[in-house]
Amino acid sequence: MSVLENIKEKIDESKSILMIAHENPDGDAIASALALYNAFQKLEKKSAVYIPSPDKTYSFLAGFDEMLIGETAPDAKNFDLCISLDSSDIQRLGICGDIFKEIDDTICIDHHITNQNFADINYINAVASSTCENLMVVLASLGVAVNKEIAECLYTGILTDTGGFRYNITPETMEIVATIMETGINVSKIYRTVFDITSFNKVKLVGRAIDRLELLNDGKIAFTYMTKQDLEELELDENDSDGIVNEGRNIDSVEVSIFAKERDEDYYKISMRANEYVDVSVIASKYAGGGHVRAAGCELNMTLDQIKTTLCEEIAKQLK
Ligand SMILES: [Mn+2]
Repeated sequence: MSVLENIKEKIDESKSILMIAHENPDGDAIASALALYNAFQKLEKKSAVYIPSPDKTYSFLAGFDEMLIGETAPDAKNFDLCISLDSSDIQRLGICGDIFKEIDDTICIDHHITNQNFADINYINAVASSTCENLMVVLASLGVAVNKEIAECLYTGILTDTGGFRYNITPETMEIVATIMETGINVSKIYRTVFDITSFNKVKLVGRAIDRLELLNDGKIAFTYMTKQDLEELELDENDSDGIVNEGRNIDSVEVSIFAKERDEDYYKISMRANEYVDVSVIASKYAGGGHVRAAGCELNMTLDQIKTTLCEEIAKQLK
């Protein structure tokens, strides 16, 4: 049996399915979980999505308000199948990792090249732009026709993971997008909601990061950071810093942009973005992180100066 047939069989047999995604879930993580939720509604199959702290940017997606949220995970006994979306490994599931281990049957649907095949059945296609792109194939094999609710989810996941169709796209991606658009969804409105609409305090946070921006290694590396204090003062959370790493990346001389987010004293979550040739996933993997060739991240227990030195040394090995 093929992986897709295995997935269909497990889903057909299941009485109650739980969808989860990686911690600090991005658009693809939330939208892929909700796309499946909406598909299961169509199939009249009992399911739920558990996302501890979802980003409200995506509250326009159908099913968002029905999601189980909060730090307390739902009771594993209520589910016989758990589907992990957009997560490369169990650690990346954060607190959702515990419930994943407790549920009998597990499926993983993902597009990270660093995926560890940690579920009973794993559908991983790293050529795909996003988990949502992979879901098109899964939904077709489940016999689910894409309706407007599902289409909005899939479009959102593909849109966010490609940075607005700027990277990770293949002709296949655009064919899938064309099919999704046939449902008549308002793509301009989704784009504006996801990328453009912001708040005064978020703009202020971007300003602080730009203020601290410095160029290293002959201007080929851009480095900046934010502190926990920034988030407290501006009443924001870590999700609100999404995209700031691109400020450094957009500078003409830069190949790699680094953005360090303080989680604790001398403990930072690192985002790295490359423009043309540096493979940042290799560097992230070295520090127990992961991601994609031009977009990866990890966590470092170091001071800001140590982070700069360490990462610049690693990146320099690849710089032309
Ligand atoms: Mn993704």
